[in-house]
Amino acid sequence: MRIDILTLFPEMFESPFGSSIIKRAQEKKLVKINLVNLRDFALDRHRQADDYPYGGGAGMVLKADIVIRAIQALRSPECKVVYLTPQGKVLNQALVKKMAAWAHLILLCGHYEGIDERCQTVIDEEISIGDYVLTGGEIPAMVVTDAVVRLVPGVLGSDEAHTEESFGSGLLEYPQYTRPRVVSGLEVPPVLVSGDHQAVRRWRKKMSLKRTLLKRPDLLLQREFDPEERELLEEILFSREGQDEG
Ligand code: 4FV
Repeated sequence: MRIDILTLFPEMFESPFGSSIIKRAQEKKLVKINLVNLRDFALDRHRQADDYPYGGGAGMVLKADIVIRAIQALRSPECKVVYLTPQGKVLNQALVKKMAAWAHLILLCGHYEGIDERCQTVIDEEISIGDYVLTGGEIPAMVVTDAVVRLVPGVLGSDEAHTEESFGSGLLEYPQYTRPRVVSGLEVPPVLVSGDHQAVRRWRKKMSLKRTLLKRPDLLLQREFDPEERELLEEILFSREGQDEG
C-alpha cells in the first residue's frame, strides 16, 4: 500500500511513524509512506503556499494552484485523494476497512482556515476524525494512517490480531486480564483460568455484549444478532448476574 501525505509540516510525522507498528510496516515494505511538503510545489521564490482569503476575514487559506499541482504530480490511476476536514464523513472502523483496500491513498492536510474551494476538483473523499476543530489536518492524517496501516495484511503479527477487537464485530471488546492472578484483592474471573475454551469464548462474547449495552447502546441498534448472542442478551437483561461477571 502507498500513502502520500501532503502537508506544510512533514516533520510532525517523524516520531509517530518512526516507532512501533507503523515503523515496522514500512521496514517490512508492507506500506510505503511518503511525506510530501506542499511548499515544494510553490513556484515563487518565497515558496508561499497560503494567502489571504478573498472577501477578507481572519486567517490564511491554502492556495489551490499549489494543491492541484501537487496532487497531479502524485496521483496514479488507482489512487484516492482524501482531504481531512471537519466537513467530512466521520471516520469509523467500516470506513477504515474500506480505505485499507485501496492501493494508493493521498492524504491532504489542511491548515489555518482551510483550502481554496477549487481544490475540490482533485479531491475524491472528505473525512473527519470527529466534530471538533484542530489546528491542522496533520494529526487526523496520522489517525487515518495508523487505523488503515494496521489492517494491511502482515502488519499486525499473530499476537496483535485485529479480529476480536472493538468495532471488529460491531461490539466493544471484552475485558482483558493478565498476571498476576490477584491485584488489590481482585481475582481474575475463574472462567479465564478454567482451560475451558468454549466457556471462555462464550464469557467474552457476553462481556462484549454487556459492555456495548452499557457504554455504546447505539452500536447495538445497527446490528444483527446470532442465536447465541440473543440468548446471551436475554441472560444479561433478565437474570441476576454474579460479580465475577466482570
Ligand atoms: C479536522 C477534523 C480538523 C480545521 C481547520 C484544520 C482543522 C484547519 N480534520 N477532522 N476534526 N481540521 O479539525 O479532520 O485547517
